[in-house]
Amino acid sequence: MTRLTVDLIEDIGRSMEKRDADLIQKLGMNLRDLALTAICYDRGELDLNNIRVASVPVTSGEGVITTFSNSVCAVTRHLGMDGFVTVNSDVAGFAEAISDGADLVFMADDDQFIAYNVREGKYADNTRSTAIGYCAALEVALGGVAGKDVLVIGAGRVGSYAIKRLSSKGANVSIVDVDATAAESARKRFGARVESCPEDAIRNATAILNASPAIIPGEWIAEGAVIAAPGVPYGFDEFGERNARVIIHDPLQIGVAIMAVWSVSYSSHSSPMSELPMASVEVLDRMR
Ligand code: PYL
Repeated sequence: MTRLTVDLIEDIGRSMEKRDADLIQKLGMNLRDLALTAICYDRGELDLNNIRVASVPVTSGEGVITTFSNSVCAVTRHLGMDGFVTVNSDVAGFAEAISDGADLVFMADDDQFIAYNVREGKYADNTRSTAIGYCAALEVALGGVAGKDVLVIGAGRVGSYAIKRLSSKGANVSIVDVDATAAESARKRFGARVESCPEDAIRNATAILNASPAIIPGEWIAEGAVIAAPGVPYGFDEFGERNARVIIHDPLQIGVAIMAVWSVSYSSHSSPMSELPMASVEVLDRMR
């Protein structure tokens, strides 16, 4: 997973309305509705107001990313929830969040980023949330993925979960990854096809989910291609943007929005150490 940098996220706090306008123009829905669509909820089904959200800076590993916790709060406030950054970091910050009545606590170290639902003892993680958020964006942009060819670039954690999600929705998924082992593992687990030549695969793709940090040459992008791009950093140049019908990308917002709604829905993790599917049976059924 690529570590975010300040330059990628520093303007999130003041650009949420612009983000919505972009999504409405490309998908016909705003971030809040995309997040609810991703977890198969109707607009009125989840009350996001009066949910108190804390974001706790975590200093482990490479340490705090300036504006990261504030960016998380900007997204949750934009959804209609509360959002505050704790004064303390790490365990003291978590204790502060609980003491200050947080319903949800967002925390990220270098490896894991979760939204912990204090009331339910459940959590939603960024990897799966990002994957289903961008799969939902692709599905909306395509008008459904069943029976359609979709190329997933990058079989890492987000890419693998996206392959699983897209396959479960009936898409014909093919994979490219510079790491042949990762691609082969995804093929074995999800039955997707591995493409041996990334350039040919991308040139022939009409629907792409780019979950890699790779820079994709614009001339490889087919005219009218639909692209959902959770990969960080953003991998497309203006030539690729001109060729594509639509490219959906942001460094953090979509993933955080799905974490927020998923962790308050009836579907998030049943236990902190659960290896069960992210969603409960109830939402898994909805997702089919
Ligand atoms: C969650 C993001 C999405 C892409 N890469 C992931 C990343 O950058 N993870 C590291 C997050 C570190 C946050 C730091 C803080 O400011 O609390 N521990």
